[in-house]
Amino acid sequence: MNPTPHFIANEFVIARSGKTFENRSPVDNRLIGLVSEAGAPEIAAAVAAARAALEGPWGRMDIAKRAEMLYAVADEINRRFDDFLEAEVADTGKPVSLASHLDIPRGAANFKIFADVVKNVPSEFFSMSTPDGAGAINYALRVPKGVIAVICPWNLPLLLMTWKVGPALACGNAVIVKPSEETPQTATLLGEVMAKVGVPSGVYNVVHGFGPGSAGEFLTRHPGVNAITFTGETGTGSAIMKAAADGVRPVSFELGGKNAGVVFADCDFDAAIEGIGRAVFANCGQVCLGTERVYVERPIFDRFVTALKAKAESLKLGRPEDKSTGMGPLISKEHQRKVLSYYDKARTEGATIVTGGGIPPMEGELANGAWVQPTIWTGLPESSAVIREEIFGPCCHIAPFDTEEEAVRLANDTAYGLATTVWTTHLTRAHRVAARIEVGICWINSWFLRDLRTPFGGSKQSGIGREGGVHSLEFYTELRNVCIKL
Ligand code: NAD
Ligand code: 6OD
Repeated sequence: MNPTPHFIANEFVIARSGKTFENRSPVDNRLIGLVSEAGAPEIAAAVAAARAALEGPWGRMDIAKRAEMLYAVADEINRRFDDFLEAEVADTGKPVSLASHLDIPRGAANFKIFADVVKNVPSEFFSMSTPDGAGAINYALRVPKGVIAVICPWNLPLLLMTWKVGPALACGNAVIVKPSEETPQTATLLGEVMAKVGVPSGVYNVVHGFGPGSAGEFLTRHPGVNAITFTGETGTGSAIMKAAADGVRPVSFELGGKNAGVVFADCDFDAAIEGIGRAVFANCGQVCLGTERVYVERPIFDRFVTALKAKAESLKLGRPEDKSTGMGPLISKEHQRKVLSYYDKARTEGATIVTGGGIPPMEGELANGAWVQPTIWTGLPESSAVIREEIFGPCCHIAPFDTEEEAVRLANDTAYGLATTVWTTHLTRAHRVAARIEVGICWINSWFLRDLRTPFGGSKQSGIGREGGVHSLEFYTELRNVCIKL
């Protein structure tokens, strides 16, 4: 079995050490393949390739040509749509219906949007007077930061990786991607695309491995890396920030969340059930923007719990390629153990289990997979672990509230601040609540509705910085002021 290789300087390579790790399907725990694990020599080679790219034709390429190349990358992803879909679904076990509508199209779109942004962004200009009367002019150039380390999670592998690689390349940087050890394939496949459309050697590199003591740590500690962009757990962000402190390198972080959904009695009830249902169960609950705490205004509380229960119980668990599958497995047996530990905690803490709470009965080989039941609890105090800690599974706790003030207080009572979804038909209240909930993204009467030009990121422990549209330029470029004395 040939291991999944690294992509360095436009070549697929295996680690010199010969070290590999297993890639197993979350659907049935079958061995999909081995993955080559990068050591310090591969990281050094990737950094050297990226630096060489910046000094070569890539560093001299004008914006129009770069943008054209990124359009070609997007077109080639779309041409090889089925290959990307197959790879993503094999690694994650997510339903084909989801990956074909979300992960792969966004993987392509992330290149086009940032090509457009970079082509169209204006620069600053100031004219000033000087004592001799001749004056001076100032203008700001946007220059790439250099070599960017892109460290990615497993929940939306291609989408979240290209969300960072797209703007980084559009701005003229070179990247070294470290995909999650759970999902190595689509980042590797993207190497084929880059080479095919003529992206110069060393501009896009991929190294596989784990975090501490492996590729992730070697990469973030390498002094040849100029900036680090990371999506993943808050605790990992903290470790990466320590590594970035050496050399005082900038970081952009999209981290964990414990997002609240707030449902007012005046909502469009069916739309709220549909929206909160997606926010809780989509991608088996493994979406950073997902909702694990739902607060519902008391007059509709019982009806809401009954309807969301019915929604959860209507989800069919099954093979990704089965069109009727509504929910896939968790990413791994390890993550299954973590989510089940919270299912146990909820029970011990005295929750009312509205539905789910365990492992579903799965037939044949599927019984070996990382399945959990979609789960709803009520009746827990706000201090309980399942309300305070990010679980990252298909589950939520639902609690009633009586006033708008109380709803806002409950939503904000968390160390995180990524996203919220609010359901109301009261226009003024919608604006009022949106302004008061401490998050980076507040959806009103929707969830995960994305305009890629808007700022995306988290408040509090959910992140540092904003990406999206022109905001990505803040991280992936530096402004250089040029002052000309006339
Ligand atoms: P994780 O933090 O465990 O791993 C993410 C990546 O970091 C992986 O590639 C991993 O190998 C690497 N890594 C781990 N330790 C490292 C270290 N010390 N140095 C360098 N690299 C290291 O996260 P995960 O389990 O892959 O993803 C789930 C988490 O990601 C959840 O907390 C979720 O909320 C968060 N997430 C956030 C967003 C967002 O936009 N805010 C999006 C998706 C996921
Ligand atoms: O839509 C995006 O751009 C984005 N970064 C989504 C993140 C989802 C988290 O799981």
